Amino acid sequence: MTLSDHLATAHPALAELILAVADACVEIAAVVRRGGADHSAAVSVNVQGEVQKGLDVLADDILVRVAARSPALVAMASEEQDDIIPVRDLTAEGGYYLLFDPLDGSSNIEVNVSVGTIFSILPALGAIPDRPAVAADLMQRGRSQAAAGYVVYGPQVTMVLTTGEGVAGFTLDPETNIWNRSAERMTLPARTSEYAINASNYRHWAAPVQTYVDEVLAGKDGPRGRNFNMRWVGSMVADLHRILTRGGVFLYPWDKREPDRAGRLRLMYEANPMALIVDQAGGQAFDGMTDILDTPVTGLHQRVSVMIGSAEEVEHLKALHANT
Ligand code: P6P
Repeated sequence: MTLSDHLATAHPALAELILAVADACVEIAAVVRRGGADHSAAVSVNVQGEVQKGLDVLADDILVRVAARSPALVAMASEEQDDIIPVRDLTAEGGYYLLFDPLDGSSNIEVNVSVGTIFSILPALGAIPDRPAVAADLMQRGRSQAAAGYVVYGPQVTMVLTTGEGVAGFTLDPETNIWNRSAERMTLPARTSEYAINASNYRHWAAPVQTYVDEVLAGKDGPRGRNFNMRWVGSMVADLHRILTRGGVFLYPWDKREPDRAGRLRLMYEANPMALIVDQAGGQAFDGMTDILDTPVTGLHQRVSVMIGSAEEVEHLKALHANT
């Protein structure tokens, strides 16, 4: 079954937008495959104050150009652009907002580690006919998402997608550029013994996260009663794809180096789409205070603390945070 067939039962305008994003990701995959020093050279600095690699900008350009073909698209927001990108006024049939990180994990480009595209689709509920969209229209909580997905540019190019009725996986056929469904329904094991965190930040974490890591490091002689394994790719999409495939928990928590910053990862186009996918697969996503799907939105590029994956581990992290 192809992606297009899989979307036959979705709202036609939503399906058309998702297929446009999928087309953009085919183009991005081709650019990533070419890689090369010329693309990984720094070319500018984005709204986050981060150095943008050539491929970041190229991927952003591709997504903006191709997604805009979708008649239901009212506006877009990108990690790489300060403001929203109004596309067209709301139509009678309704419309959508598309938010994305065009190339997450781009620091891995020059070392040939998998990178990815993450996207979130929100209903254009706030839009008013004949009034161009404004950023506030897109600042909806994660639970409002109509769809969410990511693409991993790795040994295979894989898309994982939810439209609110479970999570499906697709693999791009490099010969035909067709997305073939490789997993009809992906479910996340509730129990896992594998965690993913950048352990070098230990001294900067809040106590509940330090306690969680102390416990898993103690293994079977400690309070968890079993040994754990650790993985850390340094590319959220690659780590989350492994977790969706075999279970696990991913943490990029708040740390005290920048106490006024909730976390490193962005809510609207990284944490929210991943949280919807994981929730739909039976897992959970927590920001240290609430489920990420309910995290209040205060800004288009706001950051959030992220603890996401197998339900038992996230529940345990919630309990550790509740005891502080
Ligand atoms: P660190 C990539 O830059 C990213 O935003 C995520 O994809 C990834 O999980 C994280 O940062 C890696 O962070 O601190 O290990 O370099």
